Amino acid sequence: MPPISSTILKGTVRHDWTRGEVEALFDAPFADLIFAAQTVHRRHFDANEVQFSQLLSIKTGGCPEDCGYCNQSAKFDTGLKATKLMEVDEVVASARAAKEGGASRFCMGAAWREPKDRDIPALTHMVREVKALGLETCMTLGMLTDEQTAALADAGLDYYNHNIDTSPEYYDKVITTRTFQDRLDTLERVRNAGINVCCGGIVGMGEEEGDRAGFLLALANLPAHPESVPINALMPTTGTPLGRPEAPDPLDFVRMIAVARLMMPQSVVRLSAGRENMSDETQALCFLAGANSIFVGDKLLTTANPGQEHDEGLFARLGIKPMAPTQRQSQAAE
Ligand code: SAM
Ligand code: DTB
Ligand code: SF4
Repeated sequence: MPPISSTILKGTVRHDWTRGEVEALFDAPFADLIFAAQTVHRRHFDANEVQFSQLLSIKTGGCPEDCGYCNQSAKFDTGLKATKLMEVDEVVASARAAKEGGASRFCMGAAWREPKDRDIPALTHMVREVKALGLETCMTLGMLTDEQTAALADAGLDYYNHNIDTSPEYYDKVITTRTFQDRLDTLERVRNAGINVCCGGIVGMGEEEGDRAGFLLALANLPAHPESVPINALMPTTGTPLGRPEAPDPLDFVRMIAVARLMMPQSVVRLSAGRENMSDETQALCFLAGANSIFVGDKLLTTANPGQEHDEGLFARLGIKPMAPTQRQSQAAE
């Protein structure tokens, strides 16, 4: 009797996952788990296609939140220089370069607890100008009010990134300046405004396997699966409380990708931060486990990412092709 049930192998979208089921997936033999993840992946996606997004930090550092993993918090001395919100023209120039480098989505991130209302006109201007280049747009700005969400939706923002980061149980070991429920509230606003949801978390913050299960359980049992699920490996920075944790076993990271793929079969799962510290072989296993999106370019928000040359070499070796936005839209979750 195979440990992964035929029901799971069907790749049906469900929102009633139990902790026991998820723990059984984490405990499954590696080959069974990867086979199941690849089977489900192929039901919904072309297994040789990966979506390429590029990040830009439009407002860096000086953030009032205390997220223990983040070098942009003003509460920790990380040596990062804080900047004010970038000018629209500079953002558009960076988006143009990202498109030339092969990105299909441009993700603009700000080190804020929440945007100020006075920043919304500049932000909506950025969305309109970046879309006009033929790129999908994504923003990650912290918590939003109903009015701010409506303004971003009206400007045509395609995705909003807002991570739950970890399990509800581990959350306050990592962040104390906002609650897990605050995150869920913003996610609900974004979903109700018709913006695609990008929501995931971080592996390698000293959490137990049970927290990884609790994190995926919280995500997959949301009323709708996020269209995009970023799984980040912690980029450790000296000066943050999580500056030097023990790096997770690469195979445990692959496991995390595979379980995310099985639990959210129609979502695009992003092998997100952390590729800089991963071997090509670990990344290849992540793609085999169902990851089908990455950040491209030599920088994430503030930390390093493998550059275009390295990635092009890897994708040539693996036969990976860029995913076309239209095809992805037609396969969007639910
Ligand atoms: N300030 C906004 C917020 O926190 O929602 C938006 C920007 S914040 C940098 C976006 C996400 O990046 C965080 O939720 C976290 O999951 C991820 N992140 C931040 N620092 C990271 C790090 N050092 N390693 C991995 N992921 C990180
Ligand atoms: C996400 O889940 N990962 C991205 C994006 N959403 C905004 C951010 C990763 C940041 C890694 C640390 C840095 O470069 O500053
Ligand atoms: Fe601020 Fe976002 Fe960093 Fe938290 S993750 S400290 S909210 S920039």
